[in-house]
Amino acid sequence: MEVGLLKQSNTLVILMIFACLGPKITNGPVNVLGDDCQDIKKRGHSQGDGMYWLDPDGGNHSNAFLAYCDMTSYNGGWTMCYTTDEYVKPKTEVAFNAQFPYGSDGYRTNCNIIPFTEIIFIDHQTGNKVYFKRQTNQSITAASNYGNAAGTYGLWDGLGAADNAYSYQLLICDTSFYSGFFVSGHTGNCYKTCNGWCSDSASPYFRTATTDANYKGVAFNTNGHHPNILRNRLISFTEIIFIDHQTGNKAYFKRQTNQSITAANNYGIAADTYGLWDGLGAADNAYSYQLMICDTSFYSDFFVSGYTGNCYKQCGHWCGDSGSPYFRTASTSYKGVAFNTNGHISVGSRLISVGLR
Ligand SMILES: [Ca+2]
Repeated sequence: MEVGLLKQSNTLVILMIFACLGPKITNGPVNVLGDDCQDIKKRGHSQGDGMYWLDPDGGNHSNAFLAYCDMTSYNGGWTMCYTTDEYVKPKTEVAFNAQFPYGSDGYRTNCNIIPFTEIIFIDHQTGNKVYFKRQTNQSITAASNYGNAAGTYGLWDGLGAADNAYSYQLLICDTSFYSGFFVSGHTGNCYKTCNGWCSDSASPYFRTATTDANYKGVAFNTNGHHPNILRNRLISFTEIIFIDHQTGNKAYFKRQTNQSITAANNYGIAADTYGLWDGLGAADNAYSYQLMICDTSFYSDFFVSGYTGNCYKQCGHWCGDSGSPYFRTASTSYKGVAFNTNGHISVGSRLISVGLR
């Protein structure tokens, strides 16, 4: 599996399960182990959390596709539909792209014809998980239910981190206002529609962003009907790790103040904003370090280097530092990848991963 997600985000992943045992799966051009993750688990083919080939319509495997299966949460069998920190369009964003592994903003797969009676939301920032089970236990698919009023499915029980003071309702939306799976409390005997939220400003919401400027961000177990109070949920971190895949060397850096930051709010900020970082692992402890998070035409990425000459760097200004160890990917004028070597000059390419915690 992927290690070292760069702009790791957070959020909401969704997914469903089901129980139908389809025809026996035979191996085709790819190693298809089942119709969906629940089916794979029921067949005893689970190899733990990870990517699997699914073929929900059975038969010929030429239309099989990759999806992440959570085989451990609440007994596993969850086909994880998407990870996002804001918008998502599950009806049309259906292709897995290896550039966006599960748990990073942009992970997608095709959940449209997977039958389910349960749906899980995972907050990657906190690790909190919550799931909902349809009280009638009758399965539905997303493809057949976009835009239906929540009353169509009746009530759902909230489990895991869900507040059990409520019964819940589900919407599956693909409108210009709201798109995605949406669970919230059932209040005032009012079932919601994709554009009508019953003025519910009390119950816990689980939703991604809407297009309305007042309802941005991602709600996880918090009321999401309030305007302008939600922000995108993103991974906070106080430490950053660089791994050199050629040598296996690893270096990590810990912020001296131990106060966490997120990447999203800190692109382009000068390194003095965060102060000094301690270098550990393979990092040369003769230095204190500094961090930049850049998204400029000159330089884009996480960047750690020594703190020299009382000079904090900026994304386009490297303090003339041609002495300390750099940990960086290429800039537009300084090629290559620096891992524990001075990178104020062009260097060779190296395969590295970067992670946060
Ligand atoms: Ca097929």
